[in-house]
Amino acid sequence: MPATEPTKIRNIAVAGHRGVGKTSLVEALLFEAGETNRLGSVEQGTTVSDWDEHEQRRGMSLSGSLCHLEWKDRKINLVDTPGDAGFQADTYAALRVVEGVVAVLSGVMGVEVNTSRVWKRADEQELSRVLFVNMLDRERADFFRVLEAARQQLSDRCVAIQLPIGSEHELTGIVDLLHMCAYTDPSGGREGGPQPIPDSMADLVQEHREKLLDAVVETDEELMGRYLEGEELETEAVADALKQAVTRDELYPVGCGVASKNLGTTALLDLLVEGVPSPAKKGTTIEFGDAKQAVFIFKTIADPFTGRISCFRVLAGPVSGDTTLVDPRTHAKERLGQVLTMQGKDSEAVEALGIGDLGAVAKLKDVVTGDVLVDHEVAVEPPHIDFPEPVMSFAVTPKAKGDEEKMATGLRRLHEEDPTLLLRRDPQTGEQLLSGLSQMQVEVAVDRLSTRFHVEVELHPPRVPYKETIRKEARARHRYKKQTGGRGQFGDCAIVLEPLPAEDGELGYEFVDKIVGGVISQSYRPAVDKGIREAMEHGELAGAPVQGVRVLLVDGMEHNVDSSEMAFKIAGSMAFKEAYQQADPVLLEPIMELEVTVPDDNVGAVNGDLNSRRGRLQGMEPAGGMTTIKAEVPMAEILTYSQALTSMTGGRGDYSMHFLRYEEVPTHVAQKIIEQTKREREEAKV
Ligand SMILES: Nc1nc2c(ncn2[C@@H]2O[C@H](COP(=O)(O)OP(=O)(O)OP(=O)(O)O)[C@@H](O)[C@H]2O)c(=O)[nH]1
Ligand SMILES: [Mg+2]
Repeated sequence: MPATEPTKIRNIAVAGHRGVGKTSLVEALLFEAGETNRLGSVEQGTTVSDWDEHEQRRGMSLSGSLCHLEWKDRKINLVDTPGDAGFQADTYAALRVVEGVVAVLSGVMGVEVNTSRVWKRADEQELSRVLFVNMLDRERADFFRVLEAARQQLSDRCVAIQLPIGSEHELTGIVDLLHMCAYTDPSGGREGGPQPIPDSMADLVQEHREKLLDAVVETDEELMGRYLEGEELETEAVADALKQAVTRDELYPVGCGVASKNLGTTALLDLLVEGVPSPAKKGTTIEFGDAKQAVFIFKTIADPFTGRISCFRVLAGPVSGDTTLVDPRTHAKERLGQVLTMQGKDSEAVEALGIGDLGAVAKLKDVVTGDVLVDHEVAVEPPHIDFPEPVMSFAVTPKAKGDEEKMATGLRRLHEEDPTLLLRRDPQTGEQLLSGLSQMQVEVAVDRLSTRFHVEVELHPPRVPYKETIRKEARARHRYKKQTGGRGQFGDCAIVLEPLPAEDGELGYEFVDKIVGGVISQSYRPAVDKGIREAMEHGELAGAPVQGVRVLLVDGMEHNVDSSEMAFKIAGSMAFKEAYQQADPVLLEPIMELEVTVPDDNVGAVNGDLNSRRGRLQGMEPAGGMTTIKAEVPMAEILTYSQALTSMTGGRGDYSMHFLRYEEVPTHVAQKIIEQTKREREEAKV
């Protein structure tokens, strides 16, 4: 099979809020197009795209899934993306390799937090968009209300291209306003062909067909002329103008249906072919220089059995099997044995993939998500996917001693799959910290460590990386002297500590040599500095690193036989400890900037809770039933926020946070931490 022409490809990410039916919709599209013989369901864990056992167990998508189908002589590549906030890495990566997005909305819930987030990303990347209002068979579903919400909250250029026939449990089909026909609910079977529109809907259909035509002709002068003359416009001409408008982001057609019953898929597939641009029309912004062959890796599946699978978009090609490309990041040669098309977990080798197509390759050596591979080394700037920052961390330890290496290897693999999942050692507390976008993401990683890498680990709330600093000047002199028998030890130094103001929010350390007249030789002075640095690693208050200090070495004395670097190091360290006590030392804690989005009804409870966590409210922005609260909260108070937010909002709340700055811990809180550290130190001594 030769490579598909770029004009005949459609690359579509199916995106939207958690649980709106994206996976079910992809399943239905594959079924309607004849790629599968039965309509799988999320409940039964039989869908093509949620193939992973953890996805099936939890009934939700945890990673992006690449599928493809043929419709009207076009190859449609679909990337089913996860809706949960914790698994957005794949969603954002998918948005880098498609021209079009189907934004799926729940017919009951309308525009939800993650829908808006994905929409914003798509805006930034100028992706063409189609909306699909799903779940119209559910109680309280209302297509027109959701259409209005989309016009208010996403764009006033959203326009209905389909209408439901009936509503809730009396929904019997949909109307296609472009082709002026209807489809009846196939109840999970294949959709029959187009039907006449029921007479009872004539007025409503007329109204919305006019709205659609008005919106389309407004984007096309010639068509507008003909329309105003009262000419009947052919479907093809309207479709053509529609596609131009969708390509230029001037219109967002809104379709509808019931994914779990396969209602609305024919009209949606037609719309993807007729209304969404091909890679030939819209193309990519990813650079590949003058390479004749180039691919961009947008996803990595780290399967312990089949090895690594890298999903890519062809930037320049065609690209076939038995090709060697080079990764300019590592300068390594990478051999593509076979090029594959993916259908969920199943792959099929194909001869070649052409420009714009999406596919995969197994067993590349050192390639990571985000790399561009080219046929000859060209200087390319790899595209920036701009993954979200991790918002939470857990300390992670293996249950069995000796499994540390296994745990680290497993987590490295999982990080390859999901770059927002990070393992790092906190240099201050010495703990291994596993950070991610949500508690669920971290918990899924723990499950995967067990099932895939056979290592059991435990999560604990991490230690807070406190720091210490001083508030006033102090001086001390210390003489370290041992001169009994043999060669002695002698070091003597006088130092002054001064508070050092933060620079760009960073507290630092400065050592200033003020020695006059050579009372300490040049060669011993760095030893004093070294001793002080060591003492600063564990402050006297709570064992936290000391920062924000300038040390002046002002005086000292040396002995021409007994002095040594070691002696001066100890003298420096002791002098520091003495001066530190008098320099009014204080404890500092990290303050996080928090953004919480919750349903309006929960704002009071969430604010009250933030208040009890020593949070300071910075602002509130209501938008479409949800309010975004901004606050500054000490990290120590928000280590386990995820559970609290879930229980306050019934799972509808969402948050993100990042480090802002260090601030002094209020005295009463600091006292507790200092006592706690003291107790721990004493226990450790026993
Ligand atoms: N009644 C009804 N249920 C639906 C419809 N579409 C999907 N569902 C059900 O809604 C639930 C969520 O569907 P999914 O397809 O997993 O939704 P998703 O958007 O892929 O979810 P995430 O990947 O977790 O974000 C499943 O139980 C589906 O069977 C629909 O049109 N009507
Ligand atoms: Mg899904």
